[in-house]
Amino acid sequence: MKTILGIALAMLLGLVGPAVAGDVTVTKGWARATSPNAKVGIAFVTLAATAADTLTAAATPASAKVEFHRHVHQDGLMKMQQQATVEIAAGQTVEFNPGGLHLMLVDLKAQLKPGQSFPLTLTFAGAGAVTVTVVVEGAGAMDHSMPDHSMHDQHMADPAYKAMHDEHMKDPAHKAMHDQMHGAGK
Ligand SMILES: [Cu+2]
Repeated sequence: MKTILGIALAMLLGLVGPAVAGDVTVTKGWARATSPNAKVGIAFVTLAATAADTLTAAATPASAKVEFHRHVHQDGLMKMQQQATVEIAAGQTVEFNPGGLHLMLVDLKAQLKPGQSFPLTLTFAGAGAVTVTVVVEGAGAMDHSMPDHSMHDQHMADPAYKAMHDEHMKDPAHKAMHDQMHGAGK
């Protein structure tokens, strides 16, 4: 609790910026607000590296475990798939986002409320450990516990996701599959 308050104070004073370890810079740590009984949360960061590296682990006091997940289209459904590591190429920026790669906070210790923040420690094979501040955002709070497409409408309330979705829809093959899944026009 002391850590969370300390970081809230640091943010107030404008002391929270990019977190850097070796060749890796971590920015834009944010998480979705959750409902009171949610067992999982979802968080995002942006990684940049000047030398190739591999994100091998993540941990936070906010949850028992942190997993790397990706949304994938598989057999005509959008599913979440766990992956063991996240690769970053030299010079690449990897942006976690609601429609793609995300950090799944498994077994949340408490509800994530808008305006709160918590530390998240990312461990890289080369750069080592780096701790970033994750800020809980209020808009588009959703229950992420259902790994199917029923949260589509909630997803669509998110401007970043909607932009990605609209981009997807430019592909006729994808659009056909999508219309089949949700009905045309969604
Ligand atoms: Cu997930």
